[in-house]
Amino acid sequence: MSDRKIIWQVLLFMSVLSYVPIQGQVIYSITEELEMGSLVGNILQDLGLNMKRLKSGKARIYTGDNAEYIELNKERGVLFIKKRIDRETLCGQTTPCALHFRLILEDPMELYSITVEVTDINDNAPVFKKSEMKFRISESAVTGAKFVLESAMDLDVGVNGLQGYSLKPTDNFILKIQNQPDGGKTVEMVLQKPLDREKNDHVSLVLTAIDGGEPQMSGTVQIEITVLDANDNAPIFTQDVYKATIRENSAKGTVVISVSASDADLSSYGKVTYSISNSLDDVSELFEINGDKGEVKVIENIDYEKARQYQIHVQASDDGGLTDSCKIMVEVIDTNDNVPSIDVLSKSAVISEDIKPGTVVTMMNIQDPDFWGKRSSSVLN
Ligand SMILES: [Ca+2]
Ligand SMILES: [Ca+2]
Ligand SMILES: [Ca+2]
Ligand SMILES: [Ca+2]
Repeated sequence: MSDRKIIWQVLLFMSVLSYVPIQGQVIYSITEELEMGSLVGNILQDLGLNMKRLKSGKARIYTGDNAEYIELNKERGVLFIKKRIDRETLCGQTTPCALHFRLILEDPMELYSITVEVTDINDNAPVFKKSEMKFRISESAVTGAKFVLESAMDLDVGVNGLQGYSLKPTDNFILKIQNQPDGGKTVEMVLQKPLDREKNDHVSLVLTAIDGGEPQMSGTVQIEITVLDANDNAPIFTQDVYKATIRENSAKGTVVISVSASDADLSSYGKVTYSISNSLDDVSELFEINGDKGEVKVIENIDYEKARQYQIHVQASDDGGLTDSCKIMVEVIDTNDNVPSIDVLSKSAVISEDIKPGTVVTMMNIQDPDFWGKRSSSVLN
């Protein structure tokens, strides 16, 4: 038979169908995914027909596009599943989902309408397109900051479709679901408690989407957050006050002490630079500090006789402008670097041989700027 002839026959059949009144109709309801061979309905009984009429009328069903799904068993007068029906493939999100047939009998021609409604079963879990969502969020992000999350899809309909979301753990973020004018929903996570990179530089969350089917099905997506640093920590010295000693006349470049401050932030926000902050005395002319290491050195001659102790004020700063300060108490140790000077204040020019013991013959002043020299000095007679 040529294609053209077939087309003409189909068109003729269709036009005949449209003029033949419907004798009766029956509606069946089945769930999707029934096994091949499962019973859909007994049309013999439900349409009030008998086997004899089915046979004499050469009963057949006209299924149009849905030919592959349902077949008529002429021997038993029943409709059965010819091919498994997936409601999601057949109707997508459209409800209700139904197959429409005609049962056709000849001699005389009769038409019956058969509708098979296909109901949904919960055979699809909500799914996310990606298995992981990544965010980079500054620890300075403020409470209330929102981050849009990917929505899930559930191919089922009604209660078997997507019902809600949950986010765990809830330490920092809560979920916010917003209804869109187009009927869709946006899923956002909202910062509830600020992040702290110094405590956790990475936060992992799980977003779960659930449907309302029985049993309930769910889908998850991992949310990975890299917490970016902010300069929220000042440098902190290991001690408020350091103590050191230095011998006077120490060579220039002699290390007095090393101070140290730590900063919990990253890179430049955590990099500490040291400086001497004395401004009202000569400390900054006598000592210098290595900006990177905190090592304090002598750069000028230290003279015990000029000062026995120094207070060096040191400041530690990070690159974000946060600072801490400490004090170094430097005690100068005396060394014997001075020759005692002897001044004769008065002396007798002539001493007679019968001079009485105990007579003062010379008065002199012995001076020694050194500490030990002073202790041992005395007036000789
Ligand atoms: Ca589902
Ligand atoms: Ca389904
Ligand atoms: Ca810092
Ligand atoms: Ca920080």
